[in-house]
Amino acid sequence: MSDLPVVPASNCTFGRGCGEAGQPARPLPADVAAQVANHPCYSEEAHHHFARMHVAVAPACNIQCNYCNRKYDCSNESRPGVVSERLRPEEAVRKVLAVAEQVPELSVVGIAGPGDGLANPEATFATLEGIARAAPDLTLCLSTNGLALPGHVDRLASLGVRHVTVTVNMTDPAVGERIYPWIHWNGKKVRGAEASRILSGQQLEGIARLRERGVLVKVNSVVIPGVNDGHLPDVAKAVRAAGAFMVNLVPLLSAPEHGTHFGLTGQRGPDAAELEAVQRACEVDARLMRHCRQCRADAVGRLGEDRFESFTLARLPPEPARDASELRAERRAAVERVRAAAARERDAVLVRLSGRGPAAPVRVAVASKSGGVVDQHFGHATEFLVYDVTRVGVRLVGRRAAGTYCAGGDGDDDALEGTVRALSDCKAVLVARIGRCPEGQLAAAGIEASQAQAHRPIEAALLEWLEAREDAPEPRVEVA
Ligand code: CLF
Ligand code: SF4
Repeated sequence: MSDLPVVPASNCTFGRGCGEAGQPARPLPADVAAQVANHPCYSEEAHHHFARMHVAVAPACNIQCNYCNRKYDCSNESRPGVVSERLRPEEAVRKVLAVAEQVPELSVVGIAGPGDGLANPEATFATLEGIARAAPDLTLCLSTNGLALPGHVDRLASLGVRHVTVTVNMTDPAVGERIYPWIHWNGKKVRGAEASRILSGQQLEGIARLRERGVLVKVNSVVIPGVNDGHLPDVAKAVRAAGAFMVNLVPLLSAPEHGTHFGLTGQRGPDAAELEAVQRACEVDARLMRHCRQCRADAVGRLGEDRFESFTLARLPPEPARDASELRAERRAAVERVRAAAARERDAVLVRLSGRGPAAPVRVAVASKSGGVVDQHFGHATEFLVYDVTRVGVRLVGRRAAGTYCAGGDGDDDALEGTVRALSDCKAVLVARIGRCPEGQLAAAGIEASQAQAHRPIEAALLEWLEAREDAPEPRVEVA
C-alpha cells in the first residue's frame, strides 16, 4: 500500500448492501433502498448525482473529545481547522431556500455542528421544523455525539427525520477515558471512565430507539491508532446489534496546529494500510461507508465540493428565493433515467461474463471528475476511485489521493511517482486520456493505463475492461 493519504469511499454500488471481502455488495431490501436512494452519504452511488448542505446552527457541545478544539467545527463530521459562519434558525431556512433554488441536485439538509445538534435543541428543532415546512421534499439529516439522543428520538421521528448519524468511538469505558475527558450530564461535569460509561449507554439506547422509529442510523467512528483501532470491531458489532444501518470509519485528522489534545500530544491518525485493516475487521459485522469527505459544518454541494463560499449570509440575495421544488423533481427524474441507462449497460456486460466461473477480484483504479463516468484525464486527477472487479460485479474499495501530474501544463515527475505509488496495488487505471510518458511509467510498475473505456459509466467500464482482459489471448510461454 502507498503511504499517500487515502480518501475513503463506499463499498456499495447502486444502493446495494455490503458483501464479502472483494465481492460485490448484496442488494438492500426495497424499502431501505428507497430510503437511501437520494442520500449522498447513505448511498455511494447517490453521491455522484445529489448534493447535501449543512446549516451551522448548533454552536454548543455537551462533551469534550480529545480530537476537538472548540474554536473549530465538530470534528465528528468535520475537518478540524475550519470554522463555519453560525446561523440563527430563520437565517438557516433562508439559506436552504436560496441554495435549493440554485442547486437543483440538492436532496439533503443536515445539521452537523459546529457543536452538537442536540446540545442546542431549540435552534436545531426550530431549524428542522422551518425547513420541513418550507421545502418538504428535502431530506432532513442530523449528526450527534448521542449523549442527549434518547430524549429527542420521538421528536426527531415525528418531524420526519429519517437519517441520523451518531459518533461512537468506543463501547468500553477504559478506551473511552482516553478519548473523552469529560461530559456534561444532569447539570454536572462527569469525568473519567464514568463519563464514557454514560455516553456509551446513551448512544446505544438512542440508536435502538431510532431504529424502532424507522430512522436509519449511520455510526461514525473516528479511527485513533493505539487508542481505539483494535476495539472498533467490537464497536461495529455493538452498534449493528443496536440497529445501526452502516458504519463510517473516519480517519483521525490530527496536527499540533489544530490545538487539540491529540494534536498537541502527538497522537497521529491512521495511514492507508491501518485504515484498510480496520475497515476489513469491521466489515464482517457492519455495512461500511467509504466515501465520507469529512465535510465542514457549513458544506454546500456534492460530497467533496466546497461551494459554501457562494452561499454565505452576506451573499444571499435579499429577496426571498422562489419555489424550486419542480426543478428538483425534474432533476430527480433525469437522475433516474441516467441510473437506468447505466444499470442496463452494466447488466449487459454481466450477462456476457456469466457462466465463466469464479475468479479472484482484480483491483482497478478509475479517473473520474463526475464520479459516475470515466471522464478525467490522468494528468488532471487529484484522486482515483479504486474498485475490486469480478465477473459478478464491482465493489468500491476507496479513494486514493494523487499528485496532479499535469499542473500548469507540464508533467510533474514527483507527482507522477506519488500517483504510481498510490496505485501500486492496482492492475489497471481507466482514464479519459493519458500521455505517453505517464503511461510508460505506469506500465513499468505493472499498471495498465486504458483509454478504451473513456466516457463510459464506471461499472460498465470496469466490467468491459475485465471482459477484454479475459478475452485476450494468454501470453505464450516460450519453452527453450
Ligand atoms: Fe451531513 Fe452527515 Fe447527514 Fe451526510 S455529511 S449530517 S450524513 S448530510 Fe456525509 Fe460529510 Fe461524511 Fe458526514 S460525507 S462528513 S458522512
Ligand atoms: Fe467537539 Fe463534536 Fe466532540 Fe463536541 S462532539 S467535543 S463539538 S468533536
